[in-house]
Amino acid sequence: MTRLTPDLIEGVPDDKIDLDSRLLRMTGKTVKGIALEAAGLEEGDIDLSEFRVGVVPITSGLGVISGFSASVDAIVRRLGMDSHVTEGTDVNGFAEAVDDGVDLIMMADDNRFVAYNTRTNRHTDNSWGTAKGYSVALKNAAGGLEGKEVLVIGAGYVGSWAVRFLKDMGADVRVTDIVFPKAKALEDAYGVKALEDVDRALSEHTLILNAAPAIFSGEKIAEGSIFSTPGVPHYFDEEGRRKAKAIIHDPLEIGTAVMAVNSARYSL
Ligand code: PYL
Repeated sequence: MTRLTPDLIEGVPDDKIDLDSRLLRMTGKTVKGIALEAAGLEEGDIDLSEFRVGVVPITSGLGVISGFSASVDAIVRRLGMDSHVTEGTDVNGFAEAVDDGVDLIMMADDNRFVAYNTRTNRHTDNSWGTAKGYSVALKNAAGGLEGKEVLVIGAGYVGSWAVRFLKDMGADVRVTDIVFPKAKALEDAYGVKALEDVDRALSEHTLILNAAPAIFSGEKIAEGSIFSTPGVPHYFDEEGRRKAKAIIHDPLEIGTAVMAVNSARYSL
């Protein structure tokens, strides 16, 4: 998982990219709509305003990322939840949130980002949330995935979850990774097709979930491709942007929204 940097998320607290408008154009859904679908919920199944959230800054390892807690706080507020960043960090912040009686605690170290439901003692991981959210976004952008070939690029945490979710959505899932054995392991585990030549796979597919920290030159992209691409760094050259029918990306919001709604669902 690539570590975010302050510049990548500086626009998140104020929603500078107006993500809902972009997603509505490409998928017909807002962030909240995608998060509800990813959590298996319909609008009306849950009242997110009833949920109080504590976001706890974590200083371990490489330390806090400037703007990260503020971004997570803003994302869950946009869902309608009652959220705040704790005064304390780490264990102090966790204890503060528990004493404050919050329903969800959200916190991330260098390796994991979780939404913990204090009522049910269950959590949702950001890799799960990102994979589910971007799979749902791709499905909506493509008008369904039943029987359609979908390429997953990257066999890491997010890609491995995405392979399972997309297969459950009825897609004919192919997976590729620059370390081919990682892709082959998913073929062996989930009965999807591992493809060794990444560039050729990219040029031969138009439904793509990119879960790799990779940048692809437009000349390799098939005309009319739909990219659902949480990977950072994120960049498409002019030819890639012209050839792609849709490029669904944000640095943090969809994954965070899905994990928050999915962990809130545990309380139903
Ligand atoms: C959760 C993000 C999504 C992509 N990469 C992941 C990342 O950057 N993880 C590190 C998060 C560190 C947060 C820091 C803080 O500010 O609390 N410990």
